[in-house]
Amino acid sequence: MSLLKEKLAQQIPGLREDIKKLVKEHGDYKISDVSVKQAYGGMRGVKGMICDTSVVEPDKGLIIRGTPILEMTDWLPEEIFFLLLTGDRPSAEELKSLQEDISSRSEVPAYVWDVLAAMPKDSHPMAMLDTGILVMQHESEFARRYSEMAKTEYWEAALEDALSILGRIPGIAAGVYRMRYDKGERIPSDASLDWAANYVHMLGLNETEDCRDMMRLYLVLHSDHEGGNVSANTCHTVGSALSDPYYAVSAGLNGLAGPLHGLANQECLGFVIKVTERFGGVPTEKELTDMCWELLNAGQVVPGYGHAVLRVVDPRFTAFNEFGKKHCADDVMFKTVDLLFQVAPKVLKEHGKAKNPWPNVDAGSGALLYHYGITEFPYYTVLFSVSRAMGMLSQLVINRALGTAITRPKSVSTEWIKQQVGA
Ligand code: HAX
Repeated sequence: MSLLKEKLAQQIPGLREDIKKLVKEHGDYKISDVSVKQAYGGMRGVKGMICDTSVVEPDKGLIIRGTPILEMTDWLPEEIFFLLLTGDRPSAEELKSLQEDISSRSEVPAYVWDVLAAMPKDSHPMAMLDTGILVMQHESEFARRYSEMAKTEYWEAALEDALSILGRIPGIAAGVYRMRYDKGERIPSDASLDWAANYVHMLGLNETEDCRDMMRLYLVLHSDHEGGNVSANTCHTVGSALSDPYYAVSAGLNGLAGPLHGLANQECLGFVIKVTERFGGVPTEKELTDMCWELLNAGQVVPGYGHAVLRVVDPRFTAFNEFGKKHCADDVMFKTVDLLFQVAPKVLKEHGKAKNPWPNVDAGSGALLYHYGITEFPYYTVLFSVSRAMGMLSQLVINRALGTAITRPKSVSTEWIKQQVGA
């Protein structure tokens, strides 16, 4: 048994007892009310589900298992995955065991490439990634063992699938990149490298320590963002029907592919490139301000700005910004992103609609990716997905361990609302 599995096997019975007691003794305690505005407004702020891997505080940002994200910017992504699942940073021995387990699963089956090769040439890289994951569903341990295993064993099969998906996802993502953008042959996985460095290697980027550090940071920062965001919530809901992790994660990633969610990083760099092309380099503050107003006046959003929960500068943006200042302060894209950070909040405040005028994670990541050679920005959400798979998968494993019920909120009709309020 791997050390991660051993640790979870020790923790899970206690967690189950704890929750059983909590629900038995305090099951009727109210944690939320729902207003008409919230029912029509994407359930914003309604507390109606549990996520123990991380929380997002409006005034602090992402906190994973009690540790603010800015305190973990020098961790490896594998350490974050272990932390998400168990609540602890792995020891050196636990980390090595997890890395060996994940890398032993890195071989991507040949049929995945056949299916991806058959897709239209202009398929979005996210459609390719999600297809690549879904097509492996027939290998699911969870699905294979479902009819014979006890409910208390669900988490073990889910963990098995989670590790296999994590083992393969960088290889699939890198293969999508090389295939979609005619980069030549796929590059085989190198088991001597950590998860992020191996991804850099398979993408075919310049394998400098700087570039690896950027990828490690990227994969750490995007790993999880509590349970209610579109991708996590979708994955949770699909998984709650006991659809296996291949179904659930690919469903979640389909949500991440939306421009209001993970695709915002593509949109954001697209905007930055448009700006630099129009002005032949870094614009002046006035020029950029005018371009932001152009977007807003056309009824569009400033991508990378605003957030459903956060009300401060996203600490993940801060981490990227600090990395950029250290490693590529003179880069035109980075300088423009940095200038947008000076300009966009002022414009959004004046515009007066967005509840949060500050940058989110998607505003900061693109310039660094571009600097390190990933200039094909429609690919950016795929990088996000490789990282976010860690959060979705750890939430899934925990939910199967705790026997979380199938999701089934009650919907009501507009007629019913009208009757209630006397309209
Ligand atoms: N530019 C222009 N208008 C914005 C805005 C922005 N960046 N952010 C919010 N608004 C507008 C909303 O569109 C909304 O307008 P309407 O009343 O006309 O519908 C109004 O301000 C109130 O919205 P809000 O309550 O502040 O924000 P929401 O919780 O409804 O939405 C979003 C949060 C992130 C979707 C929103 O801020 C947005 O569209 N931002 C730009 C896209 C983006 O950066 N998305 C990535 C978010 C992070 C993420 O999930 N990454 O995966």
